[in-house]
Amino acid sequence: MATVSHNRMGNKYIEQTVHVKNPYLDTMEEDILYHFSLGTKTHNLPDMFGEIKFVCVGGSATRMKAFAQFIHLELNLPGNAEELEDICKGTDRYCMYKVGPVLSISHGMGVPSISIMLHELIKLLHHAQCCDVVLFRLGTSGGVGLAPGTVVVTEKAVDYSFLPQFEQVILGKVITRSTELDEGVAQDLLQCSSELQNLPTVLGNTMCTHDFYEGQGRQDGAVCSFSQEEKLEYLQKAYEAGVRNIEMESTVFAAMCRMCDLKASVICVTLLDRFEGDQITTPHDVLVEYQQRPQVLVAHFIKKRLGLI
Ligand code: R2B
Ligand code: URA
Repeated sequence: MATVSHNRMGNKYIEQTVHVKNPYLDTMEEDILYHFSLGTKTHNLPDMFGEIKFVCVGGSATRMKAFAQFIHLELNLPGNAEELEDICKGTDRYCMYKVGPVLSISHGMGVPSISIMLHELIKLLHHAQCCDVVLFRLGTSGGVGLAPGTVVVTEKAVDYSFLPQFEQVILGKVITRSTELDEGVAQDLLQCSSELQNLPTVLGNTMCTHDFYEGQGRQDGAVCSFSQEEKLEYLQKAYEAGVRNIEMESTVFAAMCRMCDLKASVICVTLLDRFEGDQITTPHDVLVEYQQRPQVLVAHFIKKRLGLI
């Protein structure tokens, strides 16, 4: 939803507030964000979160804590980065850290896990009256025809048939939603990557699957019902459709942000090239460095937007 506001110079500008698409929400006396262990009656959400402008989400709780500590140092904020408190400490479903205007949250693995987190996150941003918020998913992925360690900024989040859509079953019916992401943010991220060393970055389509093994055409799961030729044929088709990486959350992330007028971007590093194999054999220290790459890129973007560089 757009609201006309005035900046410090008295000039008019359009403020983009967070638009929940649920007519029932405002009729509720209290909203309990169960999986965050937060609520509208128990917490002052505008006080706690009103200043948030950037929300970074990622699968692992450890990685999102490390990101919070990293962005704390990058933004040169007062206090000890080592002492950041998990806002969701009342639950072990997700972790959440607030660092100035940045919120860092974990979402677990797969569409169902991130989707629950996103419902509660978007409601939280709405209740907190946040505006002009940009969301980023920082993740890992399997590359399709790319050198391991390449960062993919998602152009289109696509499903198993390479279409930019997310299918949700609601009341027994399949509802299809568009997964368009913000082009401007993606282009700005690419520009940021060109200003950084050692950050090979491409724009490409990201395929979202509901499984890491058979769903991503892996032959190393407990079950496999297809041949090596069939697998390579599927990966080749994906490549020809512009797919450059495969992960497990991008379509629902894109669809929900779009429905709620939130600018969003997906930035995932590739851990391997799926044309070369299925198992992730890269040494641990190399994987740790790869996983920092989306964080370094997004930190640079945030610092630029805040006018710090
Ligand atoms: C990337 O990595 C996880 C699977 O290993 C999954 O959450 C994803 O999207
Ligand atoms: N995450 C995925 O979903 N797939 C991969 O191949 C690697 C990380």
